[in-house]
Amino acid sequence: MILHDKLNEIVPVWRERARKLVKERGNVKVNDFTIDQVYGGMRDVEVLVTDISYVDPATGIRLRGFTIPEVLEQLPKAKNATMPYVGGLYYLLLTGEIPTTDQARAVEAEWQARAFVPAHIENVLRVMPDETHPMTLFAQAILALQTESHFVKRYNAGMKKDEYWIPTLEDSLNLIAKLPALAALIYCKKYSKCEMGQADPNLDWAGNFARRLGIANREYEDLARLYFILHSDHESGNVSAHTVHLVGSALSDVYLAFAAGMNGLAGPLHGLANQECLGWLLSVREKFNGVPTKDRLEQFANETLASGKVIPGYGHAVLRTPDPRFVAQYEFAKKYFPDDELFRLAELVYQVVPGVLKAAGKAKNPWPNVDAISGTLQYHYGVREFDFYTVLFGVSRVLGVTANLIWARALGQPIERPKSMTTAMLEEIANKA
Ligand code: CMX
Repeated sequence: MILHDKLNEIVPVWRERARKLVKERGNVKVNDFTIDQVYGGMRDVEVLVTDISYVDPATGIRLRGFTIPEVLEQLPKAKNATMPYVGGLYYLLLTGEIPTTDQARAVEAEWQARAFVPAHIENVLRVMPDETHPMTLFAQAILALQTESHFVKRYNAGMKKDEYWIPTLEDSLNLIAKLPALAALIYCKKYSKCEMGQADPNLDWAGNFARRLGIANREYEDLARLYFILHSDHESGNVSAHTVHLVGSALSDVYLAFAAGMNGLAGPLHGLANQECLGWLLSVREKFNGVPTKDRLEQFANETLASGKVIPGYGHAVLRTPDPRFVAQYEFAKKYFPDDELFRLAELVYQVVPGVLKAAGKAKNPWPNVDAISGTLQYHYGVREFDFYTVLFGVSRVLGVTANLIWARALGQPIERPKSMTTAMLEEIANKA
């Protein structure tokens, strides 16, 4: 199998590289932490390692060194598609190389062959109350798939440590393959909107997701590809990626680790911000019965801040610039539906809110993040149940976090166990300083 063979070739090289670094340079001092950092969510503390992606505060995410525009331009695309195969992105995340069209298609074929969702998943979802949030259903369904874990079976049979990455790859491919169908199952059941559509063997993973939602529209298929590529990874310190890494470091299998990460993604300061953001935009539209003037929007934004709420979709813990993932989606909307009312409102918010946040003087980054616009695009194509948006984020995030988990196992990374201090100890240090 293509990914197995490729990884089998490069894993030993990377193992040696990591071993050499730790053995020969392991005592080099990397960081002096401040009490502020210890107490303040470990901001800017560089203690995680990943080669899958890197967030440059000034320019944004690079996936295996490639900027978002480079990824969108260089990854292979299907005929009639304007956005790349997501299978090609996964090949890039896992191997560090831009795949050929055949290699991207081979990954897509792997996913297609593994897409079947076992019957018990539907039963698990059916017993949940109607008001259950889609992210809760999503995490439950992922956990219910854990019965399929190859890693658990191999581990219980006494697998060698060097081989851990192999069933982790198997589990990852199976989970990724099933996630679009699983998300569509939740969508169709929760909102009674659609009958689960059958997959089209001629369509790719992302295109088939659109089909399963019942949206037979080429533009939406391209948006699905774009969305899944953009949200796939954002280095390792964000809550969902870090959670998957942490739980996975205990050798919990991919299903357990990913479900845990999805519970973090469901938080309003992280993935749920896309739902909150669209809710905020709709509340503006409702209040002003359309797109307001700049002045009135500025006043409304200030009222939001004064009420102690954040303006969702703006600010970031690392970025200090408009998020290139925002920019890519903004350009998509500008190209396909520049006159859409909600898009015009999102544009106006982009003009007004950075100034409001700068004037308020608290947020370190006044610029839009990925969530500021993603809901606007979904809304345009008819996916208007905005509590579903974080599920879309999750379907995409599986790509980055599983790539990381496979590599963590390939390099034999240990269980994560940082050390705590007491406040009294910190005070003592502060007093002596
Ligand atoms: N609206 C209002 N206040 C904001 C703000 C915003 N959009 N962004 C930051 N601030 C405030 C913070 O709440 C903080 O206030 P306190 O000192 O009173 O706690 C202050 O500015 C400093 O925060 P920061 O250092 O700039 O940002 P953090 O690293 O603490 O938080 C984030 C980052 C994203 C949680 C924050 O900007 C925020 O809450 N944004 C809105 C929610 C959002 O869009 N989240 C999605 C992020 C992308 C993702 O992870 O998926």
